[in-house]
Amino acid sequence: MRFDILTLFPKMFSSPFEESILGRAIEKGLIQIRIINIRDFALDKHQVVDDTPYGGGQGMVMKGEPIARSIEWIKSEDPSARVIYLTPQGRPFDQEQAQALASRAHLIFLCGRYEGIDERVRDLFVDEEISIGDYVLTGGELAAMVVIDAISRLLPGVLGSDRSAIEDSFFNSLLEYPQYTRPYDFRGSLVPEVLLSGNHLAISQWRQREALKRTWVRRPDLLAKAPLSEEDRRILKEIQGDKSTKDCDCLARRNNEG
Ligand code: 4HQ
Repeated sequence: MRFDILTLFPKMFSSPFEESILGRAIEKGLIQIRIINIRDFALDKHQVVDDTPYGGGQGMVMKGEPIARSIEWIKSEDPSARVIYLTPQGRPFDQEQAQALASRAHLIFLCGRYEGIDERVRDLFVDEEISIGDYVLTGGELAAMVVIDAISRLLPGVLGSDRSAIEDSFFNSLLEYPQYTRPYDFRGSLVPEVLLSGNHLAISQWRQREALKRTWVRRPDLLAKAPLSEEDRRILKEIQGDKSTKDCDCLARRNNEG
């Protein structure tokens, strides 16, 4: 999988892609990331990449020509590359979209700064617009990193080999069950007994119940999309009927008090 990133701030991308899992994925040749400075495609002597907005108003707008030329340069070697612009006006990014993008061979991420890019670049060159959430960043760079990270971990070989099967199917549609590691007694708080029982069936049943409970308490909206079994629905009814459910989730309690 090839990722090209068009940015005015190439240095922002150095360490996030050098560390840990993504760094190893690059070393193994599973992903290739190219950082391209849009400024290198400016035509004038001073390599100007922004200008004031027509109609007035605050801030600066990224000029069309340097962006257009950088995209055309990439497309001249691969016309099939897909151009993604990061913006709060885009489609809200989710796991389903990460999976869809993971099946493509070559993505170009266009990172805007200032008040954004000239609208005509969007019309002529952008295939898809993605938002990573309803808040305003200083630029599209961090958003591009988020999207690339979410896509990369889905590619074969990037995580452990047995992870991919777990990734698809319904495991994605619920929140994760709680995790514990040693010591057994952490400041007086103990690990649930079932996890020490060695009873694999009981453990997986407990985890599924905790995932359902946590999803119901924190993100009930996710349950509408989740492919639940008959057994899941039975457990969910039990959880929903239990008055103590909302108290058992420590963080949900803290969030609601705030
Ligand atoms: N920006 N999701 C403004 C974002 C953003 C987001 C990127 C800030 C584009 C011009 N991008 N620039 N949220 O806030 O993707």
